[in-house]
Amino acid sequence: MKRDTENDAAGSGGTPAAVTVTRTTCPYCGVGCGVIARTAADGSVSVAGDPAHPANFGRLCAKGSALAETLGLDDRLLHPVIAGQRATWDEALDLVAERFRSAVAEHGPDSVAFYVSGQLLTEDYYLANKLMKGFIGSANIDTNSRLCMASAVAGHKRAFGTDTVPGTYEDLEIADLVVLTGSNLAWCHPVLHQRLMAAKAERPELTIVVVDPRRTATADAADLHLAIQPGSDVALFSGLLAHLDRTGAVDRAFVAEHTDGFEDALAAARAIGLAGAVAATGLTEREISGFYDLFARTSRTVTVFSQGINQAADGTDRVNAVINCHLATGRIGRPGASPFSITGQPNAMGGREVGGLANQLAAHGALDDEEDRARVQAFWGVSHLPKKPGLKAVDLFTAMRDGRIKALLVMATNPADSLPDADGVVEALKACPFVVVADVTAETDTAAHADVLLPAAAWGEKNGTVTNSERRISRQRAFLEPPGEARPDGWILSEIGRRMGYPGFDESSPAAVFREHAVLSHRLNADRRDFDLGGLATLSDAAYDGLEPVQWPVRADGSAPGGRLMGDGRSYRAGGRLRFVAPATAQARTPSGRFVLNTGRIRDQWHTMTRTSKTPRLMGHIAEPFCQIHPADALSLGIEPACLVTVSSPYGTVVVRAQVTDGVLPGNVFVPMHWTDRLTARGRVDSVVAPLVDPISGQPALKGGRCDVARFPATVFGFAVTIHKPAREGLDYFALAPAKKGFRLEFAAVSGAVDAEALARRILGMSSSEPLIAVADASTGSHRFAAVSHGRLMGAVWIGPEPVAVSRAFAAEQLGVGGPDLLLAGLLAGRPGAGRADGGAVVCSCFDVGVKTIEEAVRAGTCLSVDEIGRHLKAGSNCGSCRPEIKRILDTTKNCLQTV
Ligand SMILES: Nc1nc2c(c(=O)[nH]1)N[C@H]1C(S)=C(S)[C@@H](COP(=O)(O)OP(=O)(O)OC[C@H]3O[C@@H](n4cnc5c(=O)[nH]c(N)nc54)[C@H](O)[C@@H]3O)O[C@H]1N2
Ligand SMILES: Nc1nc2c(c(=O)[nH]1)N[C@H]1C(S)=C(S)[C@@H](COP(=O)(O)OP(=O)(O)OC[C@H]3O[C@@H](n4cnc5c(=O)[nH]c(N)nc54)[C@H](O)[C@@H]3O)O[C@H]1N2
Ligand code: SF4
Ligand SMILES: [Mo]
Repeated sequence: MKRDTENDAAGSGGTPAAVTVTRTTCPYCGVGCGVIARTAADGSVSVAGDPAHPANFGRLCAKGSALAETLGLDDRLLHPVIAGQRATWDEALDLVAERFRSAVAEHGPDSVAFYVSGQLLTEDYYLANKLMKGFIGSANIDTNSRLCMASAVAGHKRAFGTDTVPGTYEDLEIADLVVLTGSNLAWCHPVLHQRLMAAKAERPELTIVVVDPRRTATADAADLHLAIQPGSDVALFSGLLAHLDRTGAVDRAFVAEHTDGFEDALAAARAIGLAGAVAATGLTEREISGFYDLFARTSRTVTVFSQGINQAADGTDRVNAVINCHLATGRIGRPGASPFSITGQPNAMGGREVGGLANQLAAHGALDDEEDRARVQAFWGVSHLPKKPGLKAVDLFTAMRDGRIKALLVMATNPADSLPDADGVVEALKACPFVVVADVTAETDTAAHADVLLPAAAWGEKNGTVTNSERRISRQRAFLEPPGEARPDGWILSEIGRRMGYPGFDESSPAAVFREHAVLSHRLNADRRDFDLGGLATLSDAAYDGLEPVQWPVRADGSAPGGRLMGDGRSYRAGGRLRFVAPATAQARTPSGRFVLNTGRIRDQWHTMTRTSKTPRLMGHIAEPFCQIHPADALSLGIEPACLVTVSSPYGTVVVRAQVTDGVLPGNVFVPMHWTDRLTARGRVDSVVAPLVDPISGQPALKGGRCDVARFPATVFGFAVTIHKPAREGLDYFALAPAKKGFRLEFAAVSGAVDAEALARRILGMSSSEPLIAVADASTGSHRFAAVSHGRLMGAVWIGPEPVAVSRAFAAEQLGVGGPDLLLAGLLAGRPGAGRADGGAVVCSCFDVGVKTIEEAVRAGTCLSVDEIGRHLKAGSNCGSCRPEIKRILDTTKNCLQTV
């Protein structure tokens, strides 16, 4: 039993309160950290890292640590909705079953589709795939993993014959060289990054190289940062392969015994060579040679790759260019030596295991493999498994726009924000006659276009398993009752299956579904692939309940599970050989636009922010969408720091804040993927991204597209803090974020003359007769307003012709404050008065420590290292996600001190 009760001596009033302790798994990234959730008798929840979990050994990052703050119900979808009206589950499910059934009857099975997610639990995912491929008889089920892992999957299959991640997390710790390419590990897989940094602290000779066009927090923490031109990875790693060959670093015996295709790959690599790598990457010959020599001489090398590799029109070739270098040196599946595709979502791997992609079957089976099809058909008792792949995500939404999809179920993903050509996706949703969205959040940009909304149970409310990046299966366990009428995704899918009249959906308990999945994996793969859970096929319900994290394969013969794979050079491909792949020479067409548009993640937000934006702590780090642009480009376009810019393409436009920094290369901009129509006026960056895909994997090029950038002609800028949700109508730009006791709002407008007071009142929701303190500064044309009710601050607004200088953190803290603690004068001045600390933008979200506090401590000489800052200010001493940023602040401040 993984649920225990303990007595909490710290319970209120000294009386011990019963606390339920549940061991579960973090629902965010693919590191898959173990979490201990403690639920007190009053229902309050706290979370901590699980010291016994082999992914994190007790650590959690900022997002994981803040999980308990995201469990609030204010924005939850709590009951089914049909056409905007509350409905019963029976009504909603009958309607869904009927509409899917009639579409299939009228237009055939390929007229319906599921679009699901790497955030589903394995059991739920298994049911979705079984329902669509096994019973509806179409392969039109694709998932957001198409945007995420498809190139890695395709690259693995080309090289290994199977979708196998050969290494384990420990390899990063025991390697002598870790190359991170297209991975911002410090922000996106923070706990794994901490494990890496801890290993480096113990063994400083462990060298870390980051290959990324952008100087990220990960690059800051590395020994060497190769700021390559975007899109030059194939050239970089091809040049490396040629270098390995030239310098005798190739493991000839391994290549001869275990691989095919070396000569072709080498010929292609030689054609590129060092000169080609220099030309493509924009690095100097010396920089590249230094890296190549390091790689050549370090046998314990791990190359970690993520979205900077996968999300490209040549993503699969990039994956194979990396793997080629590991095959050539025999560095695969050996201690401290492997290529390592690191997965993004908590269950990206589980989704691959159940075959959630439109070109997969189930249990790593292939749709076009007769033997696989026969075995799965026999197992499910069906006769008409689709023979051809279904529509991949981008094609699926194109087909929908063309009217070819008559009914769609979207589950646990938000395509109106996360797919390229996102405005086109909205058009597709509008064009689809019947859209069902199962989500935990009532209002999302996708849910806005649903005919039926189904309330899903959220993290902490349902049971199942997830698989992390190192093939480790962990239990997610419920510790809360689903609120309202929310039900688990697996239950929803089984009900739809049942109501469509299909057998095979009667037993929907997670344990039973898991057993079924394990049996199938064994039947399909015992003799053919490494994905085999035969040893878990007969787990009792109780054993499933208590399942400890376990790496696959888990064979039925009782052999030790998991571990490294392919270290012996054997693959499951016919003939048992691994394969080199020469990259295709054809280049994808490049759309026009002056800048390369790079997109990706920030430290404290998760994707479309439906959960992480609920906590002021996580919003305190970066509260607004931004565009990083190089100073030279900014100068040439008249873009000053903190002004607003448009980033546009023929597909769409966003308006975001300019962040002028030499952390991006000239000609490149970076915009985060997170902001949506829920929180911004025009912040959905995927509305700008072209729907170009890798021809092999179908993964869209979400990075490396083109765009233009221009100054946004705002004439009015402002900032507001409000107790009640501020009105945003009529604002040409806004970014809304929660604050501890209300909201904060950045805004701007493009209009000639503006009545500042009327605007402030509109934002605050106040009539013209309600009292409002107003201060105007004629010399700067700026205005400040404060609304005080019953002695407490209800809101404040700053408006001016330039971006307004206000200490955001300080202003937000004053909300709801009354009496002598309300610093009204300081507030109207935009900063605390003398003697009052202004922490500045939050760096450490765990302890709420701002940049100014850190700078001050460095200047005062009290803290001269990251550890000292941790000891004195606590910053960086809990989850550690902010340590690279603290180091940068420390270095910059120290430099300033030295130069004055
Ligand atoms: N905080 C946070 N963590 C997350 C997530 C989140 O939303 N927020 N999401 C999770 C998910 S689903 C995923 S998939 C992972 C993604 O994790 P990552 O892949 O690490 O994250 P990204 O920011 O998408 O992109 C990584 C880097 O690729 C770089 N890049 C862009 N173009 C190129 C190129 O041509 N070559 C190379 N070598 N690099 C390039 C970008 O500059 C960026 O720094 O993160 C997971 N973790
Ligand atoms: N430009 C650009 N675009 C990108 C990327 C990029 O780097 N750049 N990255 C891509 C990648 S790698 C990914 S993974 C995608 C992610 O993109 P999405 O999957 O669209 O993003 P999320 O915000 O994670 O969406 C999850 C949805 O499921 C809901 N949800 C949460 N828990 C549950 C649950 O238990 N059940 C159900 N039914 N719903 C739930 C949430 O409220 C939310 O609406 O974005 C992709 N898009
Ligand atoms: S690294 Fe952070 S987000 Fe990822 S699983 Fe661990 S705690 Fe969750
Ligand atoms: Mo992802």
